[in-house]
Amino acid sequence: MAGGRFSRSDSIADMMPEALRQSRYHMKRCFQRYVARGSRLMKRPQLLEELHTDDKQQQLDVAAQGFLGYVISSTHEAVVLPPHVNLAVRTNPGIWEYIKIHSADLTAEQITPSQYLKCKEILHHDHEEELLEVDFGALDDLISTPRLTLPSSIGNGMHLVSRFMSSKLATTAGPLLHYLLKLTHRGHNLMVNGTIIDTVSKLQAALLLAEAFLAGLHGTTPYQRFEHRFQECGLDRGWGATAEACRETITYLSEVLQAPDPTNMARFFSRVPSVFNIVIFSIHGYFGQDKVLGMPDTGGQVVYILDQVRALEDQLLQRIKQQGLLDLTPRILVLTRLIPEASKATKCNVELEPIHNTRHSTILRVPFRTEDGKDLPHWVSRFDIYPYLERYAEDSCAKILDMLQGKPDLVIGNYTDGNLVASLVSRKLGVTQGTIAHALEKTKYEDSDLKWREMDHKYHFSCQFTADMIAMNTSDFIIASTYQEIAGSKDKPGQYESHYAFTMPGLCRFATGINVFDPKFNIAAPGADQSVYFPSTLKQKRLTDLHPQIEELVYSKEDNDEHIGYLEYRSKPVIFSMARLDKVKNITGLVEWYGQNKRLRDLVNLVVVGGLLDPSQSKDREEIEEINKMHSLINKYQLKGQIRWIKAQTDRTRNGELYRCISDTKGAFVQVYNQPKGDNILARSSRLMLFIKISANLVIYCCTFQPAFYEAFGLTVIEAMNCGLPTFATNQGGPAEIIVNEVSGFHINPLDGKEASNKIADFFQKCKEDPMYWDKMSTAGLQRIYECYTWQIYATKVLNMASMYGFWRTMDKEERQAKQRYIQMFYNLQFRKLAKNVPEVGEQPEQPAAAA
Ligand code: UDP
Ligand code: LCN
Repeated sequence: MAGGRFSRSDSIADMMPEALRQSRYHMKRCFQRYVARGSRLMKRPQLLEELHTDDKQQQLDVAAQGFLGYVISSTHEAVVLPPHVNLAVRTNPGIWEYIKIHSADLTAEQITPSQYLKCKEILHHDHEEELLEVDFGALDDLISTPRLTLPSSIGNGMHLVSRFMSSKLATTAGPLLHYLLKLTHRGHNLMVNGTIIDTVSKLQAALLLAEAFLAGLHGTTPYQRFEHRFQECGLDRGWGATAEACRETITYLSEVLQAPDPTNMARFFSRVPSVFNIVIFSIHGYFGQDKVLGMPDTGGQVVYILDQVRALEDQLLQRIKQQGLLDLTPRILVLTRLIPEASKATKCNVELEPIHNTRHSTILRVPFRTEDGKDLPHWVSRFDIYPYLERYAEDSCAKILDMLQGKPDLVIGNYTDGNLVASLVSRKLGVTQGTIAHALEKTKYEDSDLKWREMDHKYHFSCQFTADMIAMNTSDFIIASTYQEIAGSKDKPGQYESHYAFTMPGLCRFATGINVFDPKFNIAAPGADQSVYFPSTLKQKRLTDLHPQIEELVYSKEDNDEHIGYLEYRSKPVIFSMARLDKVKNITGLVEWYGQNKRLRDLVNLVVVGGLLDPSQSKDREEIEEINKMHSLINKYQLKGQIRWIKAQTDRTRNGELYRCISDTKGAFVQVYNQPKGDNILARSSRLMLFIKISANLVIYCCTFQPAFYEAFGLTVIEAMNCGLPTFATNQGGPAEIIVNEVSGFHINPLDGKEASNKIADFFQKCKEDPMYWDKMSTAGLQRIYECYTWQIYATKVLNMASMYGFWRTMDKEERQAKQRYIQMFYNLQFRKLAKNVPEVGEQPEQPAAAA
């Protein structure tokens, strides 16, 4: 503690004596109040509330300035076991300290995560001294895995890895030579010829020779012209397509061999031809290109992967061209499950489906097999999928080897099931593994670890969290969409961070699950397909043919099985929202806030897209509840005339144009002349009003609203921003990071509907007063997207990761094996047993929740 201020390096337990001198009286009162109500688990809001219970002003001062306030406001939760209060304190993202405080004498002692978790188990009346305790961190310490130190560096693991590898290579460059000697593609040797070059000094000599020779050539000279000279030096193809490209690659490597530094390491590895074939696992949902959005368990993950594949293929082709290997073709396979009973429209019952707008990428569907070897015909919820995964991994492995005629260079998993299978396949084939979560289920349900037993029959979290732990720890690198996904924010732990230390009483205690300071974490944010989602101002690209359909979808007056409600005054601005209709997306919350806010209702119309309209048509329990709630809210607040509720839309090309039609007034205005069907006097007169308004140069503003209680990333947010729509989105999760509040959009608090709806009303008011405001926000949103959220940036980062981590995994191989064996044992003894407990086939279980 310096000058009475607390810094992150100060241990709270160490600071306690000094702090006691400052305010013994308040601390004692506070801790005695906590223990007065007996044993319990207290969360931060409750801890703060009880801190302020009496002596309000005085206590507030203490809370705001003193040590007690610092500790309590940094405490995530506390286990009260009188006379002790055990605190889990999070002073900064990723930094946890566990402290046991005696409520009477205020002695404080630092305890281990394991000791803290045991207290939680006692509280839960479920403590077993001999409970299986897993500590992945202990193994990482054994193999001296480097760790990031600053919370601000979390998610930038590549940087540390390149520094770490530089320092290792400074001692000996042997591992790099060995790695290069093994580079091949379909039997063709690449870069270094092992029969001529077998030592680092020979490699350095060859590079010198090649560099001298290249100095005499024009930069654009194609590789073929000097290939024979390269071969004489012992250098094979892959250095570059031209003399200039070869010279650059050689310089980067020479620098690395001479005095390794992270910059040249990163540059060199971005040039190495190490990735041609990629396998991506996304198993559970209806994975396809047509009519799948809106199906159970199928959401943004499918959109993400299809766009990701296109971006990766483009990037691979670009690299292959730059490497001078044009005759080699990349291959990307997306492995999902074949669902024999899937509706024909979805193609989910077809084994192979080429991916649109790619040349070398395919969806490969492999069926689930039951224990007796039969193909499982029907869809299985992602929560019940565990018994099938091991057989699936074996079957898909065989198919992959067959389709690629060899091993892939990189395997990427998506979500728990895909990541577990990716771990099994990458272990079996010995290839680099990347992990993507999209959403980690543990954080979605409060205390789902502690209360796993109550939920297990429905959600099988025992399997899911075990599988997550296995996959995260096996994986060579983890791709996150945002910083918050890894390490949350100042006040809230991240999704991965919440797996640092947790216990599932009676099952397993994770003394260290995953550490967010591990350099395997990297941020690569997705984008939105810019051929589909582009600003409304790009007139020449607009899909005007779709306008009559969109006009009908948004503005026709009658209810049908695709839409309900109508917009009486279409000259009003529009708030637009699109999401799956499940609880966490909170579309019903938005409708309720709108219903309750008269000012907002007077100012704007509401258009929402999501779910089915008829509850009897849905199979999803949560969706059914939300559908019923939508109907009752529309009735309760008499919203007809102000709301249009459109059922889930699966045509994303049309969705792109829909965003734009909502966004641009002139586009909507053009429709005025196009719509004779269902015309009536009211409609005509309102269109006339619109015409008059626009003629008088008054613009109709609109915006998108994303009100989710929690959003892991939020593709709809970046889709809307790509179309130039000012966007209001939840401050819980990814959108809080995508949008810079009041600069490129707005944050709203989904727990405070009144404030959120007033914020939006203020926005529309401001747009009325300042005609430039809407344009300003729209442009700032687009700028944010172009700078940070494009698939091109994503693909470059991910292929660099594959290359760099692909090399890293070859270093310290033996040491890493210790951890792999530990994980393998955990898989065999724990996961398999748990997966066996999940019923295999039979009646379709009740569907627990909507998609990831
Ligand atoms: N989507 C759609 N039709 C709908 C609702 C959503 O096409 O009726 C698309 C939406 O455009 C986005 C994806 O589904 O591409 C949803 O992704 P997001 O990340 O917003 O949420 P998720 O559903 O994955 O939780
Ligand atoms: C799952 C979610 O819940 C969304 O927030 C993400 O945007 C989507 O996956 C794609 O990663």
